[in-house]
Amino acid sequence: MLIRQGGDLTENDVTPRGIYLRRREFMTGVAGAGLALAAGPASAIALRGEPSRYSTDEEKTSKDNVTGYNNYYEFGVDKSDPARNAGALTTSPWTVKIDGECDKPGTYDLGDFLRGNTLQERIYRLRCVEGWSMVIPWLGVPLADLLKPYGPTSKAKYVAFETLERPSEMIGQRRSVLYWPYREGLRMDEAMNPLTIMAVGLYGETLPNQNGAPMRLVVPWKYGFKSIKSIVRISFTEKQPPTAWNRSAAREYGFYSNVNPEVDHPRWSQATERRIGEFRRRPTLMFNGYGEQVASMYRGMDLRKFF
Ligand SMILES: Nc1nc2c(c(=O)[nH]1)N[C@H]1C(S)=C(S)[C@@H](COP(=O)(O)O)O[C@H]1N2
Ligand SMILES: [Mo]
Repeated sequence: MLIRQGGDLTENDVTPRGIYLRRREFMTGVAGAGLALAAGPASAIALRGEPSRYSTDEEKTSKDNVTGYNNYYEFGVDKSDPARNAGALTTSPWTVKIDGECDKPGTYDLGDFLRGNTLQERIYRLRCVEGWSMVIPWLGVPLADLLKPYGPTSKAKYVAFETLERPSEMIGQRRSVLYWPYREGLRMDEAMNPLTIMAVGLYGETLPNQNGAPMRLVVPWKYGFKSIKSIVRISFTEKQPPTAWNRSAAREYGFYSNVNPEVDHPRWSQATERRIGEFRRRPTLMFNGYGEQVASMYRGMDLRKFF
């Protein structure tokens, strides 16, 4: 997306909702649609992304379910907690630290980080490790396009991600339900796979806070917990990085966490899932149905061992 600095934008360009835009907020150039990161909860701004050939044409999960039934332990452990509590998070200004094995480490403003990329709409299935799934129309940019300009070196074998740690606004972080900050990681080829996106919106608007504003990963062939929210740090590493769920229960949550109906969670089967909004369970698909795009990355690997 082409991102312009805030000066050439007036409130009239973006309100229906009367949002006060700060100077440092950014816009996309996609068909004139504006993307702004405004403080406060009622800050969703209309966005548009180019359609993508990677999108599914399955029926989308209702916006109410996408934004009202969430996992985001920084704001509580119940599915309804994030919608209630995440409004407290200040998402502007927002900086992203890029470090580790790369030529251009530094601390970047979110607008600088996204600049020059075209927003796409990606309608993806998301399969939670707990046994439910959704179909969500994301707006985002391929992660590969975001990362390449920072010049990962030949030593960069993995990419590690970190969520914000700010217990003053993230009330769930006042208790040690997980190791904070939430961390996730991908192997370099997984990070660079064209399916992997950094999402900044959904349903044609900026990301609601409960879905990980201002930007969160979406890795649709892996269990949902790999899709880390509210990212403030991205590190290129030589070694496989530690991840929050693996640290808390290594037997239950592996590093790869590819959706796999044949490898059960120690406490429940992964063979079927319930699409939120539906009653009957449906079979879970290998790699969440994205095998054509991703299976080759795991050729020769024992997916029971590397679960
Ligand atoms: N920082 C952070 N990211 C997170 C989580 C979390 O608790 N904290 N939960 C994960 C889990 S378990 C799922 S299923 C997805 C849910 O994303 P959604 O609420 O946007 O559907 O977010 C993932 N990302
Ligand atoms: Mo999940």
